[in-house]
Amino acid sequence: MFWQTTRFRIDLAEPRVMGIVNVTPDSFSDGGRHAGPGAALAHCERLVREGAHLLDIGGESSRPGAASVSVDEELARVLPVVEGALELGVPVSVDTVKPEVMRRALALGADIVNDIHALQAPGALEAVASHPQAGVCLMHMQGDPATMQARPAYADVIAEVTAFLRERIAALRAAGVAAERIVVDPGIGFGKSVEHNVALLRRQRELLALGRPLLLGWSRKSTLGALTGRAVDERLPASLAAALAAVQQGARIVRVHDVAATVDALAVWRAAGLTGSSGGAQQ
Ligand code: 9MG
Repeated sequence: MFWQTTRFRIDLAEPRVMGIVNVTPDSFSDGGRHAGPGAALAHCERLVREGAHLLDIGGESSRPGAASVSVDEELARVLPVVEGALELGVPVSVDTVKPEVMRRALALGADIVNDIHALQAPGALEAVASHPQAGVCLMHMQGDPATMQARPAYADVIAEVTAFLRERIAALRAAGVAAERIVVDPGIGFGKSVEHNVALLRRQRELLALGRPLLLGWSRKSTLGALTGRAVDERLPASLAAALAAVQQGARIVRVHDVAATVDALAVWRAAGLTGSSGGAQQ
C-alpha cells in the first residue's frame, strides 16, 4: 500500500515514523523549545538525521484548552519552517485546520495536510482537492480542542470513529481526491477518555475495514500518563510501547516526538519478524 503525496509516493510496506515539529510557544510537550523558524528548522534536520521518514510541522497547539492563533500568526510560524524542511529530502506535512494555511503551504510545495478536523472547515476540502496530488491525513475528534475532554461520550467508540472516517473519505472521494492520497487516524486523546483510547488500541484492527492506511499518534499523550502515573517528560517508554502496539495492530505511520528511539524500537520489532499486517485483507 502507498500514500501518494505531492512529491513522494510513500511505500507503507514498512511502518513509517512521522516526526513532530511544534512551532508553538504553548506546545504541550516541548514547552515551545522549537519556537522560531531557525530553531524549528534545526529540529527538523535533527529528526531527519535520527531517521524520520516524514515531518509534521504545526503552528497551533491542539492540546486541550490551548489558545487558538490567527491565520497570520500561524502562517508566520509555519511557512518559513515548511520552506526550509522541503529541502531535507523527506515528505513534509503541515498540521493545520485552516484552509488558508493549507493553501499557502501547498503552494510552497508541502506534501501532506494533516488536519485534526478532517477537512471539515469551509474551504478546507477544496484546498486539498484542488491540488493535484497532495496527501492528506483525516483525523477523528469529538468536539473541539477547547472543550473536547470535558465529557467525551460514545455508545461504541470504534463504530462511531469508523463511521465518521468513512463519511470523510467518501466526501473527499466525491470531490475527486484519489483514495491513494488519503490516510486516516482515530485521534487518540481528541474527545476521548482513557477507556476510549485503550479501546481504540485494543480494537484498532477494526479500523482497517476503512481500506486506508492508519496513522496513530500516541506520543507522550495523557492516557499514557494515566496508565503509568508518569509526567509528560517521563513518557518515552510508554510512548514506545504504544507505537509498537499500534504498528502491531496495523498502523502504517506513527506520529512521534522521539524519533531516534522509535526508529530503534521498530528495527527490533522488524527483526522479530512481526508484520502488523491485517493478513492481506485491507493493507
Ligand atoms: C496534530 N496532532 C496532535 N495529535 C495528533 C494525532 O494523534 N494525530 C494526528 N494526525 N495529528 C495530531
